Amino acid sequence: MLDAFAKVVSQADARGDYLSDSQLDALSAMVADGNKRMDTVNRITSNSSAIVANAARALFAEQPTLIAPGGNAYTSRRMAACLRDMEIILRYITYAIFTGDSSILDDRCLNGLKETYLALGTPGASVAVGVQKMKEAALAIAGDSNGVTKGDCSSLMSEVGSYFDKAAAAIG
Ligand code: PEB
Repeated sequence: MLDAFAKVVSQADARGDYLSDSQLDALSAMVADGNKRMDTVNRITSNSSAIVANAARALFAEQPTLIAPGGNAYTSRRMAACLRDMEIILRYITYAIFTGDSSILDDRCLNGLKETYLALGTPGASVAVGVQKMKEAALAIAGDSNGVTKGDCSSLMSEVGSYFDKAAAAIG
């Protein structure tokens, strides 16, 4: 498990080299924008239940066979497993946003997840749609400029989006 700092150190060490100017500049920009990152994690974390529930509701509205008898989210046990899975994925994405690095998301959540869904008979493509819906909700909440100091959050928001895309691509 790496964070943005440990990652450049490990890359530099692999080359047997000091940190480069561009690496230092990128990390220093990350530190300067640290409050935006913390606010983003805080907003997504404190709205996680709504993000998960609304995404699941939208997914089931689009793919009603999932909750019809015989569907993959039919019975409250499977519905609970489904909501739990979405919550787990969102939680790992908040870790990736916090650390500025996707390795914790990759190693502890996405690695082998597609194969797990295949073995379970759970449609990974549908989970991926759920993840995309969580992305839309999370970006709307994190990127809401009301009540915060206005600033440029575009690069942070695209980074946030990229973690959701990565999760969706890994299971879709
Ligand atoms: C991954 N999900 C399920 C299982 C596992 C995971 C390991 C099997 C064990 C269990 O049921 O608890 N666990 C989960 C995860 C990590 C982990 C992400 C990462 C660290 O440890 N069903 C649907 C939807 C979708 C869904 C498309 C969006 O119709 C999910 C939610 N996951 C789903 C369902 C099950 C499951 C298990 C329904 C239960 C499958 C079953 O028992 O038939």
